[in-house]
Amino acid sequence: MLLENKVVVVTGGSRGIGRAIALASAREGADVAINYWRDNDQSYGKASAVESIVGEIEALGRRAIAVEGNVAERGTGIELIRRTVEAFGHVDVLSSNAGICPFHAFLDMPPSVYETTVAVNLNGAFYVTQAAANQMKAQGTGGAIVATSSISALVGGGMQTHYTPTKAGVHSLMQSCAIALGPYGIRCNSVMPGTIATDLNADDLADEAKRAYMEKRIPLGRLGNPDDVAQCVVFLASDRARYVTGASLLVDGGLFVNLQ
Ligand code: RM4
Repeated sequence: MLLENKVVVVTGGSRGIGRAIALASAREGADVAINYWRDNDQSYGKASAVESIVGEIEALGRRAIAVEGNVAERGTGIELIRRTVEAFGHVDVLSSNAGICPFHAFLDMPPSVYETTVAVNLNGAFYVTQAAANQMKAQGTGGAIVATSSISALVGGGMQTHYTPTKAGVHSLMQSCAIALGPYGIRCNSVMPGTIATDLNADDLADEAKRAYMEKRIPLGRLGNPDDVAQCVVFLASDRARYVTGASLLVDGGLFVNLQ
């Protein structure tokens, strides 16, 4: 068990990559605190997305709490960590995963779309990382922070001019936090998912031509699934990565390197 009796906090943990990270962490022996925002995903039958992920974790014999809050607000991260410590006594791992990508053209993008994307993806990552790191420092036993950056930190998207800078920012945040937090034994790394099929891009990939184009560009020949990313997050969170900090790991099926 790579995360035996660890306490893992996952933002955006009820759906998509975050859900997979929460489940993978529980499978590796962790108790999990899930942050979510507006539990209106009805794709899990009668149970809500939050109820179903909590139930799946508990079915594995691990404990789970779900705490609603918009990570864009500084207080959400503080409350999430408080509720986690209240429930489980400490925090070992933060998966700073919450993010949005409302695809939109650049020239007519409304300020609200830009500002909300920056607030959730970048400000949110900063505030939750700060809250978790302060708790880890107070505990005095180190910790691991893994942010969900993106291949989009390294390359652009014509409909993602608001989004890609936030993912580059998350990547850079982890590099600087690795320096700031290293003295406390807190490691900070990022994963860089490629095109992973989730509800974040379901509308975009509903366009068969776009989906076929992306699949053709990926050397492994398929879109990623959330657990492909979750396994890498578990590795970076675990003691197997004990000497890894300030690093980033592409999880993209070879998409980034594939020019021709
Ligand atoms: C990723 C990458 C993918 C896109 C998602 C929403 O960073 O750009 O292609 O589907 O974001």
